[in-house]
Amino acid sequence: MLSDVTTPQDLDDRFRETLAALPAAPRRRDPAAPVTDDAPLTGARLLDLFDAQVTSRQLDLAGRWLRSFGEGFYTIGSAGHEGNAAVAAALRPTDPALLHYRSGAFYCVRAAQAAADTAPAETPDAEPAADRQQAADREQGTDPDPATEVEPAGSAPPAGGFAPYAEAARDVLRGMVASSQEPIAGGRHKVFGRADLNVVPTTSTIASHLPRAVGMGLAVERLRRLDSAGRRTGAGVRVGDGVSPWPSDAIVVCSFGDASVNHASATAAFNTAGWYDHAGLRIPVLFVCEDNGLGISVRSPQGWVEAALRAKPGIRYVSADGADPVRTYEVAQEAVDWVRRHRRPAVLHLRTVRLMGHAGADAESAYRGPAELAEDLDRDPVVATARLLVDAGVATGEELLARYDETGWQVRRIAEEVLGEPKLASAADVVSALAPRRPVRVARAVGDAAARASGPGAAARAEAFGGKPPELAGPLTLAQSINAALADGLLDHPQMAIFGEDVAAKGGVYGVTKGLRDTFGAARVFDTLLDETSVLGLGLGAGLAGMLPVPEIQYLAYLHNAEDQLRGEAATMRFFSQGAFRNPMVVRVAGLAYQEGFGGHFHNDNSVAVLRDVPGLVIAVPARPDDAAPMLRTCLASAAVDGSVCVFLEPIALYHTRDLYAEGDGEWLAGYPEPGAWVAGHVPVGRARVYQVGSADDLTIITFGNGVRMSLRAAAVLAEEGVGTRVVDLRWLAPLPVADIIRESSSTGRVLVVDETRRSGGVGEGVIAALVDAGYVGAARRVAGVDSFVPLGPAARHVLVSTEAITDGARTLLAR
Ligand SMILES: Cc1ncc(C[n+]2csc(CCOP(=O)(O)OP(=O)(O)O)c2C)c(N)n1
Repeated sequence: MLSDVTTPQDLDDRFRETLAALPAAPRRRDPAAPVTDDAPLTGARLLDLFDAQVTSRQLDLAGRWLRSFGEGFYTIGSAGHEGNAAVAAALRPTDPALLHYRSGAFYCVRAAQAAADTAPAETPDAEPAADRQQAADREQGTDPDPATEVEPAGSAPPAGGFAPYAEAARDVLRGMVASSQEPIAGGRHKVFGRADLNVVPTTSTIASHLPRAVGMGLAVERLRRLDSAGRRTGAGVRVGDGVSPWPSDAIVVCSFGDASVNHASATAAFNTAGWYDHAGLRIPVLFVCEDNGLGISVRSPQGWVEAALRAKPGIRYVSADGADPVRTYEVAQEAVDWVRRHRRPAVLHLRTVRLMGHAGADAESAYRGPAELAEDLDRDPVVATARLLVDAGVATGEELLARYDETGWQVRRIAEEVLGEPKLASAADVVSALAPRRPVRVARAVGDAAARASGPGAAARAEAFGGKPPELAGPLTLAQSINAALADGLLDHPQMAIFGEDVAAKGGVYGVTKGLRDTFGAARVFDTLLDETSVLGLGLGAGLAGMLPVPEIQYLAYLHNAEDQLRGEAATMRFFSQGAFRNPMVVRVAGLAYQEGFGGHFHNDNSVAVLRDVPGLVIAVPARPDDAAPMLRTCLASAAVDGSVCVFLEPIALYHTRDLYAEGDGEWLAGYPEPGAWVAGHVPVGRARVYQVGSADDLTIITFGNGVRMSLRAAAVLAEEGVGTRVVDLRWLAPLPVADIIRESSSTGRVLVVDETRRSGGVGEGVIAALVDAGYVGAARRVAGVDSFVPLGPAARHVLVSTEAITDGARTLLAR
């Protein structure tokens, strides 16, 4: 009997005792009839759900078993949450789902639904006799009492059992043993996910998938309304070109725990869904809060979750008890239908319990008493389903126990099979799924875009630019060049959308997106609410749905509060899905320092370490207008071709800069290349640009962003002193142009790294490390920003790199 924790043994014993003691119903019920007189589920359907719940339960027990001899690596289970089987049953297998980590039963039902949908259609003759009879009775208004019009007493309940869930069980077990054959993460994570089931893997960061879910909801609706040329069609008319992976009436479902409701990412998602709903936009998302009353050891205060969820503006609230599968199904079905019909968000508050602790190692006794644990056991949802089936006369307790045992055997058999499967065997195996790059295809995509822009798309292009394409507009600034490249991107990528705070009506704080909304319409260039987590979440969802999102983060300093959406969500999706799901995205971020007149840290943030550390992320920093356009084209192509997640970090201080050496010289302006020149001017990811000043033999300056302009000015001063310099503009901070760094450094033997980010954690550390790794033996020095936030006004100069500091640093280096 119970002591102070619920062990797998306790749970199993209790289940057996309870089922064995259930008194058989006086009569058998026809399994094809509603399980109770007004139930929306037949006995057979409920039995199916029971089998899914039992499979999930046996998977939890198997997880503990595998762990006990060191072959299992994951013990967070679904026990107590198996009511979510009924939620899955209310959805379609084509509705994309982002699932809580306690979704074993949901996953089993989803897998079986999908398999049934793809199975050959049954012939009318295959219709069970009982179904045919019942349909005939209904038609004639002679519906008999289902409990009396029955099969002979003692006949077995319908078959089914484990077989429909075997494949799902194998998936889950493969996850537990970190098998490289696991279908979504291939051994990189234990997660519920499979592309053909439309189950999108979620991370272990609670609630971080919710902003993405909202983005997916928005995208599903947008794609219904965009024709293949990217223009809006008549209201609701679907002309789509098959870009969206889901049907046009799909809804998005996302589930999470009760403690997660409080997380900033969750509140952001609820708020964004409500905000759009309030504004009249459609967000077909069903949130499912599985409330077991605990977040590891911390209790949700009594009534808090309901109060919090009911109070979300714009989100319809419904609730059900997960221990009542019939009612759960009924409520879930109503909610699903409502979301599907109205394309509006709703939340299903599903009451659950948590059995066997948070995870295998959790000693619940530290924070829960035996009475409370016993209460949870009394509300075991699988027992509750069994009781309903037995009370209704669909099966006896012994029959259900036999199914439970058979499933248990089958699950362990599969567990034994999969534990011998290969694991990921090398670092190369592990990273193969991270961010594969195919530069030749990217280059070809740029060429194709150029061919379209000068060929079939030429007329539309001329019209979009008002008859004056940017190549005829004379020299452009960095901001103007980005603006023109964005317009070309919108012309070439029908599914591209630009969004963020102030990007549409105002055209961006610095005018970079000016005019784009007017030209391309509010469906493709739109303002969002003021929440960076949601801006990125919309991008994540839109990318997954087949769009090419280009979100803008107004200032680098404000990326940091939303950074998890980039690191935890965007950058991991390919990794944890082996490329089955992708987040093509180009996040434009205005940043870096030297903005005089609008000073202080928050508009002059020079911290990029947090980005450089994200595996697989592409970071572009264009310094000059003639680099910005090709680099943006490359990022868009790379996102489209390889699903790359790109950060396009734009130096604010250079947006409107015109001159380089002297006022009025116009040397920081550049013409915009016509499409015919795009191929020749293509800039691959990870290729630097080199400026040779004087002989270029004495010194190599490696830099980027504002450092390029300052270094070129310093090089001009040094040239007057007879020093020849090569200035290397990295252009890409990730991946670093290592080959270019080494080649250009070796050719002079003296390297000055000019790093406008900080001395600690700054880009310069990476450059120096690349040189050391390559065996560079020459001299090297760094000029970098001080480890400080950037202060207001002229004081900023004390902490930032200056042209003078570069010149001084170069002289010191040359004097060695
Ligand atoms: C952002 C984040 N913080 C902390 C954790 C560690 N953690 C994992 S599960 C969990 C509790 C979640 O509780 P709840 O949302 O109620 O889900 P439950 O486990 O009860 O089903 C915590 C704190 C995490 N995964 N993510």
